[in-house]
Amino acid sequence: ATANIGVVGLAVMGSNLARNLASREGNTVAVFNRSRSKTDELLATHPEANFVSAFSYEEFAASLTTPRTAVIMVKAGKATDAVIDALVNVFEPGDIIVDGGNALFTDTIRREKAVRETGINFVGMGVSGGEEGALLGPSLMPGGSDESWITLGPILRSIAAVAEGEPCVTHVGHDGAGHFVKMVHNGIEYADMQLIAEAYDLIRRGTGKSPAEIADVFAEWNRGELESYLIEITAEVLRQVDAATGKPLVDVIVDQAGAKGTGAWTVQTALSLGVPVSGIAEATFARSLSSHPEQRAISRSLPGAEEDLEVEDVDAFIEDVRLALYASKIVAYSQGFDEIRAGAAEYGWNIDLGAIAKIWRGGCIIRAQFLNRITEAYAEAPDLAVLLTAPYFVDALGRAQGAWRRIVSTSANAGIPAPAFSSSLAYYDGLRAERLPAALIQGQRDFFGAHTYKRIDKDGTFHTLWSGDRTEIEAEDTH
Ligand code: NBP
Repeated sequence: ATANIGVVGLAVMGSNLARNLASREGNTVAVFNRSRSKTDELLATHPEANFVSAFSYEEFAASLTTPRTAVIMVKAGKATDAVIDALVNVFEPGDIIVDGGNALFTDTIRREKAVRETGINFVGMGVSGGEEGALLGPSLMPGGSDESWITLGPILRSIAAVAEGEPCVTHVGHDGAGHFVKMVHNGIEYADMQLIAEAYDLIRRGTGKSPAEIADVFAEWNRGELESYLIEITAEVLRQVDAATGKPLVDVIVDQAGAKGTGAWTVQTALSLGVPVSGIAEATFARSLSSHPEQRAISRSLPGAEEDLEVEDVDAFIEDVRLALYASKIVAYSQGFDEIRAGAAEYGWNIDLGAIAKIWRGGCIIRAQFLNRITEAYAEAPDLAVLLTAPYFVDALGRAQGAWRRIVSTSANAGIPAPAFSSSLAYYDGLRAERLPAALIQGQRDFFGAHTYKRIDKDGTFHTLWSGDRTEIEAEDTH
């Protein structure tokens, strides 16, 4: 046995991660794929890499020094279970199996529990950054036991992206914590992308600028507080011209957004936890709406706004859009971190929220300057209940809120959908509200279902005898 680490699954992610591992001093990487062709191809195209190929699970286990450490990079779901079962058969207690696929965190919790019973360690690890990240340095979100982290930590630190001198990896928490955090990362990514898309749409429809001109706007934004990978690539996409037609590429791409499901998981989980991730939800639903051409076709004749969007001061309008985007982005991240906090409480994970913001600064899709502000916020107040109440964000929202309100009302008046901008603003105003109409909802619930209510002026639980003489009685708390 000569390999200190192994990779199972050599499609694009696995082969790039194996190459990344092999490129680090001291690593010999055992590689195995269910069908032989991918292994042969990887070895043929990268003869320079320090690989040991295996063509069966037995050979793979035999090629690894103990304790064995293997990263699985296969299609999430049944394939992952099949590989885990096969590895458990050939591994020994003390060995470490890492699942780097996009697993649902509840699957990871289940798998960790089952594998732990064999004495083998199981680590669910979120990997972000796509193919390029896997090769050059991803953002890594490992869960699993403290014991596994002792062995894995140095290896993962050596292959992760580096942001401001620090590797983008931390031990997120036990069992499914890593995949949970990766899921929320993807949810935030959905919101970020939708907000950028709404900003583009408003600028295009409000100013008549061409995609290439709007690319310049985004490139400019990328030099300020919005600096991020997604803003940067937005400029690149908008500048791209279609070779076949000579039109901007964005005008020939079908306007139906796809999704692989992690945004939906983030929202479903948030619903179960009772966390209002409304910006992420709107972004996810906006993709769904776009992907129903038949519904959109029959809805095209619905009455619209009386007035078109007419912008007098183009520069001022663009600055308003920028501020609306920034404010809504703060909301999306605040909601995402709220979900991580709630998930940690529910599943008993000890997650350092500031450290999560740090490891997202490099390698991953939502990498951004802005994440430093989140780390600072949690450094100052680790138990901060609402991220956007940190002083830096209060100040930023104070600067942005006028523009944010103008943009939301302008888009509504002009009949331009800006679901993520407007729902983020509604969330912000909901949080701020001295009193919410939830009091009325409690009254309605008590009326039709005797669900009871609390009073602002005394302790206890109350019910009004709605179908009787409408006097109030003290009641058992039934909700
Ligand atoms: P795919 O998700 O396309 O999976 C293909 C791999 O799964 C192949 O190696 C295939 O082996 C293997 N596999 C399957 Br399918 N069923 C198997 C089974 N029963 N036993 C053993 N192996 C099996 O690969 P990918 O796009 O490289 O992604 C790998 C993982 O990384 C996924 O979980 C994905 O969600 C995650 N991820 C992807 C990205 C990204 O940007 N693409 C980013 C982050 C995470 P075969 O060659 O024999 O068919």
